[in-house]
Amino acid sequence: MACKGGRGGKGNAHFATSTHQTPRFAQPGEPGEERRLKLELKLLADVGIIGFPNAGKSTLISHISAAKPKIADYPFTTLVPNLGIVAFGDFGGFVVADIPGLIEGAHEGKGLGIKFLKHVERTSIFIHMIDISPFTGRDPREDFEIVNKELKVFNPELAGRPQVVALNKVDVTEAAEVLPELLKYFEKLDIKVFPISAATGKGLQDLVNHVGNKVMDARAKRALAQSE
Ligand SMILES: Nc1nc2c(ncn2[C@@H]2O[C@H](COP(=O)(O)OP(=O)(O)OP(=O)(O)O)[C@@H](O)[C@H]2O)c(=O)[nH]1
Ligand SMILES: [Mg+2]
Repeated sequence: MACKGGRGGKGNAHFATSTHQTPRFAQPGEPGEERRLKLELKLLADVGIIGFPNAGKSTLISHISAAKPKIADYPFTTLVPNLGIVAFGDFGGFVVADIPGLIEGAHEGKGLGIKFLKHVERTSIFIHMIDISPFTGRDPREDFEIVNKELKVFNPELAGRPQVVALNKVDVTEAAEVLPELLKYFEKLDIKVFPISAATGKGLQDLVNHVGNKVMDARAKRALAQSE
């Protein structure tokens, strides 16, 4: 209980009986306690989807869960985090959070800034989503580094969190062409990569299986640590 109510204050409904159904009187009440509280909402998700605006994060969550976020061809479509539950294994599955896109300078408040990152502080793994179509006009490798740099400045521990990379929009012809060199790049960094098309569903099952298994491992480890 945050605040105790005042004594008394029963309303007229309280005094109704079968023979006196609409009593006109009510009991005055004493004032209750008052307090000013600031509440901070943190969503609890197992998996965070991070990446540049327009990378396809909301499209992904809409395909792997029942979440119905707004999807559109412009940056910063997602203004607040969306949660979705992904069916996986025998125990109900895991929770994924789609958060608003990050851009260079997010830690200085650019774009929507980093204010949503606190929601992913407790996730056990990130899906780092990268748009590899030529329409971005950017280098996918640079996008990857920029987002990681922003994470690091916000909270170095977040930057060390396990990540898998989802190279999105492989359905676009030019994207498929640059795929081999990108796969090599991430292999060198020893980062697990999934070429996907969030729009057509290609590659999503492999991604979900991998991430789901990681979440289950992390849960088992936490349970073990708690029981010790
Ligand atoms: N061709 C292609 N387009 C895609 C794919 N995934 C997403 N898109 C398109 O990319 C645009 C952005 O998708 P969103 O899912 O809204 O992207 P987001 O990462 O949630 O963007 P923000 O909320 O702005 O950060 C939309 O027009 C999608 O239809 C894909 O696999 N292939
Ligand atoms: Mg979005």
